[in-house]
Amino acid sequence: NDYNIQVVTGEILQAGTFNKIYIKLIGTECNSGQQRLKAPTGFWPGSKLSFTVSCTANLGTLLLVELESKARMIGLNEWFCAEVMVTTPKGEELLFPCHRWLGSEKVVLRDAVATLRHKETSPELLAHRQESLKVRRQLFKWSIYADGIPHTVHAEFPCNLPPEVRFSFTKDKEFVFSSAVAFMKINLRCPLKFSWSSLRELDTLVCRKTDILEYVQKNWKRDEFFGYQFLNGLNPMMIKRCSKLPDNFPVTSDMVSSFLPMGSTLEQEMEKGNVFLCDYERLRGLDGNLICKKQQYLAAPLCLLFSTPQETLVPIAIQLFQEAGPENPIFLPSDSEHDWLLAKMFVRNAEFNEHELNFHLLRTHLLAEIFTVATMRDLPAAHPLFKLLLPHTRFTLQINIMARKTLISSYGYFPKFTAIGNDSMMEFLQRAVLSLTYSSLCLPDDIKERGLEKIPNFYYRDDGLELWKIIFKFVNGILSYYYTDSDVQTDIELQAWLTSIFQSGFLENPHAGMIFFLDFFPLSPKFSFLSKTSPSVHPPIPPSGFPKSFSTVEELVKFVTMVIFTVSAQHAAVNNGQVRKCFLVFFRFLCLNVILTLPDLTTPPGFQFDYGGWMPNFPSSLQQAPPRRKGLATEHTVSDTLPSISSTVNTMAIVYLLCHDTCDRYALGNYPEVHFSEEIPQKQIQQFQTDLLQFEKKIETRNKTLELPYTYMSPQNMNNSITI
Ligand code: RS7
Repeated sequence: NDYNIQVVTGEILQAGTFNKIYIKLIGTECNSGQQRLKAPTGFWPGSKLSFTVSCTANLGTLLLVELESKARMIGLNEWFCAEVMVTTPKGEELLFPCHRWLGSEKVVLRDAVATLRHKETSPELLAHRQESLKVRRQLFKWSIYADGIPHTVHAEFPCNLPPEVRFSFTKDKEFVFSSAVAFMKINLRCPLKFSWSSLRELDTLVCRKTDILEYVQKNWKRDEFFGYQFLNGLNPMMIKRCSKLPDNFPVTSDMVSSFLPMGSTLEQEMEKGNVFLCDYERLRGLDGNLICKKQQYLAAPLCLLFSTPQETLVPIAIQLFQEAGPENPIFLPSDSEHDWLLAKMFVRNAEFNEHELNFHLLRTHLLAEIFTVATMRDLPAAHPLFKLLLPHTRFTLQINIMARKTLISSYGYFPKFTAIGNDSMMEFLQRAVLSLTYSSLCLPDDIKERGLEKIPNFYYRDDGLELWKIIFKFVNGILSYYYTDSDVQTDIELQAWLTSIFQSGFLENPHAGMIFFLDFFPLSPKFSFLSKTSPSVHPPIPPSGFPKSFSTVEELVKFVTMVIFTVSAQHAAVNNGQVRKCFLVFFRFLCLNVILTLPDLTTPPGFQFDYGGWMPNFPSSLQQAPPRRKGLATEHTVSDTLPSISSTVNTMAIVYLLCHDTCDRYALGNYPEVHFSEEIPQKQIQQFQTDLLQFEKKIETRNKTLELPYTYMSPQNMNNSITI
């Protein structure tokens, strides 16, 4: 009874080993006993080595393969095993995917055929399934980060993560290297001078520019470009159709009629669906930070926009605080150049906070972490959903651990260099969690809810809806192969996965989405922090709408589409516009008399700044109070209001550090690790790839006709998972 064994070692740096590798084949009748796989020259990266395992007795049906890696005298070096292929004495071929690092612990693999728990036919496999979940729940634990913030993985450093999800050596090294160098070279102390003498000084900061950055620099003051960014810039998530003005934003038709077509009124344009609103109410009442003992300022603006007959979108009124009144004027495009520019700058700073903390950090990174930890804890490797989602969780825990340390810890970037600082940032994040609704994460629903179906030239919507459809078709193709509605209802592992997401991600908060109506609902102690800031003036908003259980395949498919869309397309939409990858880039920071040569970026891959590179367009902090009266602002007010030199330089450094994609990225739909061995799921993967490629071509053709191409939602530019 000879079994032929083929062992494949991963093709990543340091994946190979000289350890002694042992295998045990476990069948329904008996097992082979532990046998050594003798590889005289070791298991080197990318190798496919064949062995024979002889068994005196008949194993019965082969169920499991156990691997153990034992150190030689020099100590254990970890081994990245990709997969084991077993050919039985009857000639049957069985694939056992591994795709993980092996330390000193034994690893038990089962074949690649996906199975639901209630369809397991062998008691041994059921026991293995339960045991593996028990182990995983020990390895992946939840940790409470702060009140009202989604839970995180329990690990302080990336190296504390279980081997199953660890970075490859290369990635660890790359990250540590680039952070160390950048921080040493750029972490400026408080500069002697806080403000910029003029915007020309700022221009010297970035030497190499993308076309987009040059465009931003040239056009940031223009109203058309200011409006355009709400649709196709870094943050297409704030804008909503306005069919009735909020009570606290008393814009009159007289104020804005000169910006509307002749003879038309604001009411008529609202009725026609041509008026839009960005309301930064989540920033209401938050205090500005102190940076180097200097007060910084936040506003909580409302910005009204008009979609013109020429198909541009322009701002027509801005109020900087939520409470209407004489000390809170409504700024108009007809005001003085500097009044209007200052008002727009405060809106851009509000955008910075909403974009980075709510739509980028919370709604992509932190949610992706919830999906990852729930997948690791609640779904065994044999589960079809585990196989489907695993590639969409790659590196996410590591990047989030590092992001928490670098960005939002009390000594991180936000507390040190932004106007929102630490305390207001935490409060803002808590409010943002309460605004999380299921529909806001499902693009087709979100577009409808925001009333954005018809607004012209909205490429985020057009590309996003197309991608949603492609991902939905793929997920449906895979999951409906394994599930009927009745399977969905019976699958307790699936339901436990959903419960974890609901409890840890959305904090079991049935009233998410009700931030301004809290007095009408008793709050759980977890959300008591809200009562101090929330006025009860708005009508109730419906509950969060998150499913608490699945009843049908359709519900399941929609939810899983949302998961994959969030970690690939949505993350790309809000992340990629900060910088652009390119080759052979060299840039440096030139500040006053200080010349800092950043890590010598003459080696590929490098990057160039896109929207994130021109600070006045995306200020992280503002140093003068928002104007309470019109007619006082001058050119100096504008440059004194911009973030300090130190904040600007450190923001650009952070953009450099965190946007540094690595060479081992997998674009959406590329699954080099085989987890499904059945024909139908494999065909679905191929079809997914074809659909994505066709869509990529469509975007390329469309972009040729645009003054500013929209590339953030191109499938080639997005990863399977959040890795940056
Ligand atoms: C990035 O993630 O690529 C850059 C983020 C960034 C750059 C400059 C200022 C602030 C931020 C931020 C942020 C919050 C989300 C970051 C998640 C990062 C891994």
